[in-house]
Amino acid sequence: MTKHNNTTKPGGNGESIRTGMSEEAIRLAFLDNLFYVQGRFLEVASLDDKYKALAYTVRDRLLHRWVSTIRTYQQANPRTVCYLSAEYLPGPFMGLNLLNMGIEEPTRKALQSLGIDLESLIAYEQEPGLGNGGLGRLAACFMDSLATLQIPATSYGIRYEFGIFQQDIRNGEQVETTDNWLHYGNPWEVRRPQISYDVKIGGHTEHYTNEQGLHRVRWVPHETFRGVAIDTPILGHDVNTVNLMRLWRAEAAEALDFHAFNEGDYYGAVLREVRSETISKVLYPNDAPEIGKRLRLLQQHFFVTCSLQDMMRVHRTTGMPIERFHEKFTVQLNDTHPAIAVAELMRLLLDNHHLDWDTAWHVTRHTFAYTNHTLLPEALEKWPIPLFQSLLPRHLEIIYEINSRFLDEVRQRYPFDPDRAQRLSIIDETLPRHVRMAHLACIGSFAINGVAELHSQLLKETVLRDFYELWPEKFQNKTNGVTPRRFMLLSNPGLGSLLNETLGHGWETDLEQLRGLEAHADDPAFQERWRQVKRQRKEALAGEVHKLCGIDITPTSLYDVQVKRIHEYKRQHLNLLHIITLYNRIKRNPALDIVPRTFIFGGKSAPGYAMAKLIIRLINAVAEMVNRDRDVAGRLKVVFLPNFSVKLGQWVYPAADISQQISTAGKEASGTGNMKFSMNGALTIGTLDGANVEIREDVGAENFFLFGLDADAVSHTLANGYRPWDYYNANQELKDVIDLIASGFFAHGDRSLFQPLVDHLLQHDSYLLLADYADYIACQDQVSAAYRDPQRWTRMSILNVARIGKFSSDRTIAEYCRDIWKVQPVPVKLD
Ligand code: GFP
Repeated sequence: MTKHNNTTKPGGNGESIRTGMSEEAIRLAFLDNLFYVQGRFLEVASLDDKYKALAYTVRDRLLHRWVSTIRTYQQANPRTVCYLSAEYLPGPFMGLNLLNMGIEEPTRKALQSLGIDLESLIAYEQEPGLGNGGLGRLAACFMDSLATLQIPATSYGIRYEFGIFQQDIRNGEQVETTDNWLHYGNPWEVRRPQISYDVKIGGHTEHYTNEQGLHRVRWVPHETFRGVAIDTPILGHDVNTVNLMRLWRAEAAEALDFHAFNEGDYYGAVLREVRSETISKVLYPNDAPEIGKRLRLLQQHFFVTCSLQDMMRVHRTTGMPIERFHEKFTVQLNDTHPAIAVAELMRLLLDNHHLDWDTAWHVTRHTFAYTNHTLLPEALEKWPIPLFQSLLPRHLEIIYEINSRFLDEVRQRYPFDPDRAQRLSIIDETLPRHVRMAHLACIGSFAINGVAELHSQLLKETVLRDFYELWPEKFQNKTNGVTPRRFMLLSNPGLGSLLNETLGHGWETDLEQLRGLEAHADDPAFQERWRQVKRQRKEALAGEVHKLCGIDITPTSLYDVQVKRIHEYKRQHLNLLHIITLYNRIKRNPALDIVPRTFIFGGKSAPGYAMAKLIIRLINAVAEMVNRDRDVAGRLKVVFLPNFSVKLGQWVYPAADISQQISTAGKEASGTGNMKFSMNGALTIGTLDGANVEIREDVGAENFFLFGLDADAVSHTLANGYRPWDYYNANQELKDVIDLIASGFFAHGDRSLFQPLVDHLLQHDSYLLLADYADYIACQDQVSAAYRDPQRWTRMSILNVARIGKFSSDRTIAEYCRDIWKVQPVPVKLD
């Protein structure tokens, strides 16, 4: 057994083993946690034991900073950002925490001295899949930047017991299985049973007059649950600030119904608990609008009311009157999912704090700001009135009142335009009647923003046009960004070292410093090192691909990558049309000289979205045919990486040569994968959509492969009777590709399997693949030509990184702080 008699003794330099940062302190702390928390010694410890012992070692150091942060905030009573989001995709914590705390090296050495490989512990960590895609990952990048910029902030959400489903690929098909991420426990979280709030649902309201003759409302709920806080510390980079991600778990107000139990009804006795826990049980996949509506609305109300009650508790401790709530807190609504907060804050202020309507409305309207993340009409949430009434009767009353006052204003402003009031109303009066959550969010917020220039512009011209005409001053743009700590430093350590060597430290938190790379873009020696870094990440990804899919890919081939949710508007199938085009060219002329390419896909489809699932099926079917075809001779490889996640992304982004950002223009609000690839030196092939437009502006048109219709041309094409057949008939290569799919070639002769996809393309093609096909293929041919010239390619790659500074989430967050939240940094000293 390892000598273990030293654990209570401080490490060198009088350090405590709970907080010390030296190799020795970390080594002792690790053994101490292994022994006292896991009840193990080294020789018998499993990988899980070792992972947890290290996680607790890191967590102790986090908690140290957390306590200092709380103390600082208590003294300074700063204005605080509260981020309300139904989704968070933080990714695994270990690596990032070590990096942000600057103890990666001493930790690696400490473990090495015990015969343990740090990388294996990092690789072991499961990540919380508490989001669908870009929206949840954006929230996580924002947490990282808020802490790094030392902004007091709390991120509120739901601690789903089961995150987004795990995706298996069986016979080429997506199969969903449960994501039991908590099965082995989660060492990063701290449960706070004393921080819990009542959540009422259903029942009815009673209006009465109190002794002072004042009108009051009492909500008599049908049921009451509780939400309990579960906290995760979020550390900034190279600072002591630890902010909080506070997620709510639903529990029964009383776990066991003793009356039922004593009557012998054992099942009934626990039923209540089972039912209440359902609320935070599972994350809803996107694009499944019809299922589980009731539970989804419940989830939204659940986390919103707990979060607002929590803010009010904190607010009480400041001694400020409730009328000044909005001075202490600024609350960001991440999409419409938390929009019920507008009605809930009104309810708390009116019914619990007995403010009059105007005062309550003043506080509410100065508290919230709303971010819209999509123009797709089907994603703008609407709730049927009967459902809303049955779950949240008091909120519906409040919404009616907000709406009636608002519409009076509208009618006064536009006396001769009755349709406008109807269009602006929170209530959609077309039968069956609905509550429009986006309208509630717009009316109840002091600022409204989109997530890229083009998206913000389109919001003003289309879905929120009437609101823009009413309140132009409320509208802003905040172009998304991503954190360079996770997506450069942590994912691409080779690139990190090269940048440190070339530019010195500082770029990690001031990404504009990457501009310094421009001076090296043509330097052959620097170019060679740049290529080595990429080559090394490509080899590493090849290893992962082999492990996950059993496919061998060649690092000298061009890695052409598309990873993101599977959706028709993102057009993974346009990518497929190109692959099949290349395949056909080879079949026609096996001696053809082409640039070898590896096509890598990853992403999940919503379980109920048949067309997206069919696209996954086709990707795998094409992979099967192409990968084994002797004529192809390995010059084309197609890979579908199962179960794409933040963790897998960390392998993929640094290894890519080409990043596919090929959505139909006007459909992708921003995209954030586009930024992660570019930061790692991949070149983009893309449309003028979302943040692509700004990336291209910054990296330079000559360093970006642009193709396709722009957003205006897309709407004109669709408005003028688009006929995909015409494109099919006019382009022989396109015709061959479609015909090959239709022939059953990729389905062992079965013509019916991919028929729905072919039919949709030929008859409707609502995302204009056929219209963009020719230009896309021509552009891909340019990509190949450029790749044949390594100097040119490397220069383009270096310039992409040099000019990507704007797309750090630090810049985005600094803009939110300045233009919307009006908050200042509050530096934290370590106690
Ligand atoms: C959504 C939008 C993206 C946008 C993110 C973050 O993400 O365009 O970049 O939100 O604002 F669609 P997904 O759900 O599509 O991943």
